Amino acid sequence: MIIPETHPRYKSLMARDRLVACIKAGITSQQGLIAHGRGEAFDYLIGERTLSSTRRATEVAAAMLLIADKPVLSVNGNVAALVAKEIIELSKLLNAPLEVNIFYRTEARARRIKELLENQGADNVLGDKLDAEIPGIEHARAKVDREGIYSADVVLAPLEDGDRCKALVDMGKKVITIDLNPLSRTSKQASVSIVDNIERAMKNIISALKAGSKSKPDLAALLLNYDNNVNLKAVIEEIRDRLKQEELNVNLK
Ligand code: PTJ
Repeated sequence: MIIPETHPRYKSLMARDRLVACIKAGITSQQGLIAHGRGEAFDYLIGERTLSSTRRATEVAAAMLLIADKPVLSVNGNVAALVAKEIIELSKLLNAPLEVNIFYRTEARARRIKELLENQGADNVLGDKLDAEIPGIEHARAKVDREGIYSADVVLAPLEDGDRCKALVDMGKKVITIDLNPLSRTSKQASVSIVDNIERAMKNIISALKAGSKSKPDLAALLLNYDNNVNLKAVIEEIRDRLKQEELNVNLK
């Protein structure tokens, strides 16, 4: 079915189509659709826009990536379907490797994600040499590249699971997540949680990096003054205020 650009939910329907196409191509897991549906529900509550508290988290994330010694960007099946182009651009801007790291791991799917990234221009994709293990996780995501996620100081891990996020933080790493659910274990465990749709979040991180006018000490100060729990509270307050407004609108009819 061809979706007209004038359809009020055009963007959202196109994202669904990309995920379905990537499931058919063996890139995204079937469970990825369910995860996306949960994300969509939160995006609806947020109002499908970037909250002001999220803008702050995004700026902090960009600063953290900029001053990292060894940043690594983790890619799963949903990330590959929705923002391959943007995550490749980010990896080039930062001169940081991408690492394919998936929860519902099959070797075939990991290989196809790597191929998709390389076909779109990525030149440093890790993830087939699983020669190190993150302590404290029992599922497939524990296995990583020693030169990649294992030895990174900052990991961007969008649409992550809570266990691995905590395990990475326990290893002393800074973890930046992108997750529309501010209540998820991942959002609560991360060093910086970007509560936003991954498509908007990636564009905003890239813009913040390109704008990058701040000096290193200013970037470091931005990080020092940031508390992820305080920011998550602000996100929840913004959502609550929006729902209150919606409630008033319903009452007026
Ligand atoms: O490719 P794999 O095997 O690594 O699997 C990837 C998924 C996403 C299926 C896997 O990591 C998974 O099951 O994730 P969870 O535990 O369901 O968590 C995904 C989180 O991402 C949820 O909290 C969703 O609300 C959120 N989310 C889903 N879609 C988006 C999103 N956040 C931002 N943007 C989205 N488009």
